[in-house]
Amino acid sequence: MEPLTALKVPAMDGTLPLKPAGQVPDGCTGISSVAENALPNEAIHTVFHLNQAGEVDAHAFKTAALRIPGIGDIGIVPTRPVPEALNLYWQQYLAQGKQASMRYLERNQDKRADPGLLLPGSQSLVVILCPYRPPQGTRLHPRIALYAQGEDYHKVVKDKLFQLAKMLPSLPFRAFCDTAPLLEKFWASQAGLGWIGRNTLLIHPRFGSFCFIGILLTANRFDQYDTPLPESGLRLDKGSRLAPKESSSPTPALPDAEKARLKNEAMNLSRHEELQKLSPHPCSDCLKCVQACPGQALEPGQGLDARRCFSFLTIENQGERPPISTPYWFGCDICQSVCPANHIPWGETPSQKESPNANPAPSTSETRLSPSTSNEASNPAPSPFDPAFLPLPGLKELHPACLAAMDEAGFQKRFRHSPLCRAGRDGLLKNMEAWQAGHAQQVERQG
Ligand code: B12
Ligand code: SF4
Ligand code: SF4
Repeated sequence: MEPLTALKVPAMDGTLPLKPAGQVPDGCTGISSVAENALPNEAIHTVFHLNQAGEVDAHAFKTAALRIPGIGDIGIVPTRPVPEALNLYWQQYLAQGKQASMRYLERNQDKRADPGLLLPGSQSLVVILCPYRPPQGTRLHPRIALYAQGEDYHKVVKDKLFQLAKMLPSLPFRAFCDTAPLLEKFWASQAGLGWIGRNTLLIHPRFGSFCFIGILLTANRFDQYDTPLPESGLRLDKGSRLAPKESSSPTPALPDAEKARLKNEAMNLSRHEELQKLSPHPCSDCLKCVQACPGQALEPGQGLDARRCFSFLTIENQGERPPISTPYWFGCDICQSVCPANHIPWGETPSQKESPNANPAPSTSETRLSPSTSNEASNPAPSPFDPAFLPLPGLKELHPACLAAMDEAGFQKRFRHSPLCRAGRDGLLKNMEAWQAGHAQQVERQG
């Protein structure tokens, strides 16, 4: 879903003017910045003190960030190249053609391997997770993947990143969600926000995988950085919750001999021990997503083959569709809905030990939906769910007869703020035809 073609998203890059220094408390030699001009009715009065080394107080910043409604968790890592093992994996992925027709995945390999190239002078990657699974009881469109039921997440998530940028001293930054050559799931795992599961998605210990990832690349340095979550514990197949056993350490640099060995190993894609060390998956011996995938697109240890993935075929594919054998007209949620990580309600076991930074889960659907303010006293726990991700009213009109009667302009009018614009009216109609063909085939086989 990398390039944004149909939707206009405001540029979120640049620098913001630094406010005159506020009160500098004892022990701080640096500047304070007071962020203003946040979203309407959102007054963020946060003062960040730089220490003597010119670093932002990471704990204070993350605490303030979690007061922004819709941010479920946050982690920060220093800007650095991705480990060689991952680069090699990536090269192999492309060589095997698993990117299907997503040509944008072939471009900008240098930037993907080194996010520092996306922003000269960049020091840190601030990674946020925005949960998008609506509260239980919400009426959903049964044929549209969850991520596409609400407003366009690119804009919603980038708005939050922009708010974060305003809270930092004025240095260059760039805000990304989905549209840049950046391995977002990998960086989220390095920032301690979860693990990459066999469905290839980032799984947060509390919010599961129904979360968007946003990344703020900034020239600010922080006094503390996060590390990956410990390997042990989640055991999703056994239905138990995370129980970290040991603390983790940052990714080690690899010597040349080790790189050569890894290159050989990467040629044999059935082995992923090195990647496992970087970002262990929580799946243990569970294979639910692999077995449930209708396109056999998931191969254990070998990632996802987009050529066989119905998410690709219904969202990105510009050509003809094969018959669709999923419940969905747009996107696909099967490998997420079967995952035990997504069967844990947010309200359950919100132990702070599990993920030290995460926002506490809301206890009722009312609190999830009520608009939050950043006033700590009146609302100590802002909702990690942004109501922007609730199903759009226009979805009611999304069925074949209605869509056929709509012209492209009418479609754009209703869905211009929705991820559905990526396929457009014609693309969706093609999907619906392919879905009918797929279901006719199934009926035939069963009969
Ligand atoms: C291209 C793309 C797609 C493609 C390909 C998906 C894929 N898995 O590669 C298609 C169109 C199929 C797709 C589908 C979906 N996408 Co998409 N997509 C992207 C995009 C733009 C790039 C991903 C990419 O680089 N893929 C290429 C392959 C090589 O890399 P990878 O799978 O990311 O990672 C591999 C390596 O990094 C390596 N690796 C790294 N660490 C480790 C650790 C271990 C142990 C191992 C073995 C391997 C390993 O193996 C990984 C697994 O294959 C990202 C945004 C971004 N810029 O990152 C969003 C993104 C991944 N998509 C997202 C979403 C929501 C979806 C869908 C759920 C939408 C839907 N409902 O239909 C589906 C999910 C399908 C699935 N199971 O992945 C979210 C996922 C959020 C999350 N919680 O993880 C992202 C991050 C966008 C965002 N900003 O929120 N997507
Ligand atoms: S086809 Fe569906 S279940 Fe299979 S990998 Fe793609 S999104 Fe997941
Ligand atoms: S369904 Fe099982 S194997 Fe797949 S990601 Fe979830 S825990 Fe891992």
